[in-house]
Amino acid sequence: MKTIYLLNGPNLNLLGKRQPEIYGHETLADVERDCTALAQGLGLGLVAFQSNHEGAIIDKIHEARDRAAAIVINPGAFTHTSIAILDALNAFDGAVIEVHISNVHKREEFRHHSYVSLRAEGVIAGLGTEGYKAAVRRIAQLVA
Ligand code: CA2
Repeated sequence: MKTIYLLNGPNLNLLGKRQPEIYGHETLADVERDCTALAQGLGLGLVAFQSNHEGAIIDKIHEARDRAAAIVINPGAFTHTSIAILDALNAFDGAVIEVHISNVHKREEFRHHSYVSLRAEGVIAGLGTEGYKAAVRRIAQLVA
């Protein structure tokens, strides 16, 4: 069975617990549970991982090289800063979809640029936590 790695970066462990006006009411556990069920229905496995540490996210992307057909990633603020995460994704052969819960283009200028977008097959922003499920559905098409 093909597997998706669902990776979330810094502060996304607080999803549903603070700033619901920006990030909504769903928790990360809700998102991971819904995406796991959706992936299963599409005949895919899903491994979920969140870290506040750049190196831990990079290690997980390296692990995905042997174990995953695709990565769905919300790198959080590392989106806008991390050439190291971009380099790790460039060493991964499968499909990559970048997800942002908020519409980063409607927010501060510093959120408008993404290093990860240089690698991603697709970028989803502003769909709330629904964006993760849209990404899983797109991955199912890409890896079919
Ligand atoms: O919109 C997104 O998904 C972001 O990736 C979220 C990042 C932000 O730095 C990006 O520019 C856009 C921040 C994640 C913070 O997550 C929280 C969730 C709930 C409460 C507090 C923070």
